[in-house]
Amino acid sequence: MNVLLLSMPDSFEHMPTVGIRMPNGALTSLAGNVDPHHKIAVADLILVQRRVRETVEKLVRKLNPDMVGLSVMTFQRKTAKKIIDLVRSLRPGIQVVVGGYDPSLAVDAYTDNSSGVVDFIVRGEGEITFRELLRAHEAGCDYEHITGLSYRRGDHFYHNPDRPVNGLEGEELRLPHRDARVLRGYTLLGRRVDVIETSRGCTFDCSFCSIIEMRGRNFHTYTFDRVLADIRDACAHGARAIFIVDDNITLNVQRFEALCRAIIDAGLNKIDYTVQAMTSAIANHGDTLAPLMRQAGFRYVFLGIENILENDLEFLRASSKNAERQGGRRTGNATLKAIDYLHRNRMYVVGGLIVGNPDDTSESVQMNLEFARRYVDWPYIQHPTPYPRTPMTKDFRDRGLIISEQLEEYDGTTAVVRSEYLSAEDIEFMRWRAERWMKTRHMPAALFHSPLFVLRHAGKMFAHTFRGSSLKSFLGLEDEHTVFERYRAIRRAERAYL
Ligand code: B12
Ligand code: SF4
Repeated sequence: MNVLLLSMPDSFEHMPTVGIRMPNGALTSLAGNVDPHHKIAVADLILVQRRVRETVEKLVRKLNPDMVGLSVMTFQRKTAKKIIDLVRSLRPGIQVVVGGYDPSLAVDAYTDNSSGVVDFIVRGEGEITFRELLRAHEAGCDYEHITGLSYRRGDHFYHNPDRPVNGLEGEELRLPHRDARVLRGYTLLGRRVDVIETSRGCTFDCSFCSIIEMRGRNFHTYTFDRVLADIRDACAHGARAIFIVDDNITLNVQRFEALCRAIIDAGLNKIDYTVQAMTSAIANHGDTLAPLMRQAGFRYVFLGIENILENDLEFLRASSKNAERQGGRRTGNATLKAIDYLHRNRMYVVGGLIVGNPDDTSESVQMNLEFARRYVDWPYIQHPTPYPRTPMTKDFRDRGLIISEQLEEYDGTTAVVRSEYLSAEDIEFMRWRAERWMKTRHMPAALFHSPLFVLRHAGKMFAHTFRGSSLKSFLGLEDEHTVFERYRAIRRAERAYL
């Protein structure tokens, strides 16, 4: 069969496409795990944000797919439906399958016929389900036995039982098939970037995170041989920067340290690695872990700080993953110690913070912003966003604090919930105003590391960070709220990808 797999073009404020365009790891993993006679093409539409319609039309005409698969996050749902309509208008008989977080957690949104009719929904982990779906389709459409699959018969949708999560240790999941990619232009500040996985899952249960509903509380790991083979394959495809997309690699610190050693021993430490980490793991094991990470090539560490105030951490259910411990006892918050370890080992902190929680006041938001200004190298500040089936969504709904049901706004940098004391707009304004200037401070470090790219694109990067601003606003002749409104209008317009 000919299959076209698409990731959505929608991006959010912290992913300016001039500096960051990352591949979607799910699609190449699916492509690597179907039977070899299928012809699979993977297109990350983030690479063609301004040419989505033309690109999809071109690909459908050229590849004649029998099936199209879309990977969808919640804020991309509207775009996904438009793309499905487009594909169906081009090839009416085509089969449409959706997967990823949104179809898995909001199944009902894909089973009605209102727009974009879907034939199959792959819920949860996709590789084996998708492989079996293609087999069943070729063999005459008996889908009943495929766990993790929902399928349409006429106007009715059937939902098979869930598929248990994959243990990963065996040989069942093959490496991603990177040659299936048909678009070019992946970059992390000028370096070709790729994504790899070393593990899946997490045993914490932060209230804002979709992972627990998606796959339960568990942690499974790939063997180091497989991880190193994956890194080598990414390098062979040109990668000079790698984002490790594990949900929580720092759950097993001993394993992470051993992995760093394996990367060093294999000579794969000339690559710039980025990883997500818990503050507690770095703070409690930083003496050994941080130097090893540095030696292995880690450059950016996305720290899930979430919030610096204990009240907010409790609401986010993120206190224990941010706890410093001594002799098994909790002794305080781990954030500053973690940041210190990373800085002393010459790594940069991407500071993940969430502001605009139900009890937030102007002061509590400002305290977090001030913290980011002082301590983090690149702010990644978001607003709590009520994604399907997270515990946080229920809390916000019960308290009547959700002010927007426009899912395309659920991108994390648009405030769609208010607090008891602040409007959503005020919360977003505070974050927006503070964050722009924080981002400029990383420019010298980026210039030193990637001089050619930064010199060539500094203007565009600056323009992206300050979009909405004008000469008048820089001269202080224009009210900041006017600039903010212009920025919001730009974002609104941007969301119409086709
Ligand atoms: C890595 C990651 C990123 C990277 C993206 C790198 C990349 N391009 O892939 C970065 C940091 C840039 C990022 C950004 C964002 N992310 Co993110 N991210 C993740 C993370 C940690 C891992 C995703 C991953 O690659 N997993 C590995 C792959 C193999 O697994 P997978 O994606 O689940 O795919 C499997 C199945 O879902 C399924 N599947 C997926 N697609 C398809 C398609 C088909 C056709 C089929 C059959 C199956 C299928 O099969 C796959 C293989 O088993 C998750 C989860 C988490 N714990 O936080 C969040 C997560 C996906 N991100 C999320 C969000 C919201 C965002 C942001 C909007 C804001 C944010 N919170 O940071 C931005 C938007 C990005 C953008 N486009 O602008 C949410 C999505 C929630 C939702 N309900 O939509 C998650 C779940 C985190 C959360 N908040 O809970 N993210
Ligand atoms: S520690 Fe990270 S991956 Fe685990 S539940 Fe919390 S936010 Fe999700």
